[in-house]
Amino acid sequence: MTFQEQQAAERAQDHVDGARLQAAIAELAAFGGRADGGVSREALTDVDLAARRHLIARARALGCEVSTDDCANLFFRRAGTADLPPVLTGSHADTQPVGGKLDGAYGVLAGLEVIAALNDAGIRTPRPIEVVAWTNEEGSRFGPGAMGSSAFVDPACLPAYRDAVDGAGVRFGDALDAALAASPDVPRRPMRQPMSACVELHIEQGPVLERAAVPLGVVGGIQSVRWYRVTCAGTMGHAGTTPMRERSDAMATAVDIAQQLYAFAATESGAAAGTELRLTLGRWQVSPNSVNTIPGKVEFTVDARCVDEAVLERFEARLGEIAARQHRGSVGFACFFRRPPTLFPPAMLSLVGRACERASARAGLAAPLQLTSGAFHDAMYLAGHCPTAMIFVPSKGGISHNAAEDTAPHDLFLGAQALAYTVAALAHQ
Ligand code: HGY
Ligand code: MN
Ligand code: MN
Repeated sequence: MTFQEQQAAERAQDHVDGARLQAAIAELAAFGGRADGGVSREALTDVDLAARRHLIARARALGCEVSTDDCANLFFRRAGTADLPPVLTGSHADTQPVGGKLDGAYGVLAGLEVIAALNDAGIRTPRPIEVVAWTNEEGSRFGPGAMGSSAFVDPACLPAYRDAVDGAGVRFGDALDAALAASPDVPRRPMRQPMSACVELHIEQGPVLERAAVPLGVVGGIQSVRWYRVTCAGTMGHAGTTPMRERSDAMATAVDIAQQLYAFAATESGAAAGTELRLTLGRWQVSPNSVNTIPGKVEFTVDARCVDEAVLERFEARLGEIAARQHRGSVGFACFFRRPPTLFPPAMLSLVGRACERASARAGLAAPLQLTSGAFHDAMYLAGHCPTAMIFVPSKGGISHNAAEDTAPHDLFLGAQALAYTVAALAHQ
């Protein structure tokens, strides 16, 4: 790192304003804010579109140029002194149906805080800096997850995404077109723009940093993830008149499959090598969903994750065996999202490590810890596009995807400081 890079990185870090960041988090959380303190702001809902307008206004007030692309990803650009590919930071602004104030939002707002800090410090960087708000990272309303970032790196994904539908039958493509029409003042740009590097700041959403009493995490990589839709067919019938032996009960089949999948997961606890298979059967749809009709169809989703891809291969084979053993044709499954493990490059890890070390040392706190992300992030796609890294801050109780999601303000401040250092250094390279 040259003296000039170091100078700029340290000055950017020292101009981060924690109170300004906290206020920005509280303001954004109002869009879809819930009485229990959580946030409900699923992708491309009206509250998400209103939140996007709020972010556009904040970015313009910071002197940024705003643009978007065919997947409604929002880019907030701070000009550089040279015409070079930008440094990218940011995250996503959409949330789970019952989400928190920080998952995704923190990374977007900390990116804007870095721009404010650079402005306050009067730092001009050779490279432009772009803060992004990716579309539909969560994948809870429209599957799969990380649609915006995956379409950015591979635009060929987008046509199929457009046909994804939500629980009310709304097509992603229609919601997307409405979102783009809602911001006619934001110019469109091609997807897959060259980027010199990408850094995403995010809450850990797990217990590791808090248990280690460490305020900052250098993320070495992201575990593998697969999502499946399992469909069980039966015959609707009367709950009172149909003898048990004569039923074709789709729920009985689904429950049997679910129990076999949990039993398999228990055999892949991976406690020794930290290669636990994490299994979640999160969304169930029952037809006709009536208290006194034997279910004719049950569909449920499977979210399977592991640091070891071979474990997921074994899981998928097992799911296939279980499905094949059921009554002929009564059970089908399809994988609709899969991502192998992501590893971030050593050069990026050492820069992020320096940034975190300086921030935590000046606060008199423990040095950063390196860890693997249990959650997926948009950075898993950017890693295939440019040198990418992530920084984590602790989650209280390891809780996320829950209204109680929270992180100490001082940890949020340190995370933004580490981001400012990293982005400023990269923007001088
Ligand atoms: O599901 C995930 O890992 C991310 O938080 N959307
Ligand atoms: Mn997230
Ligand atoms: Mn999430």
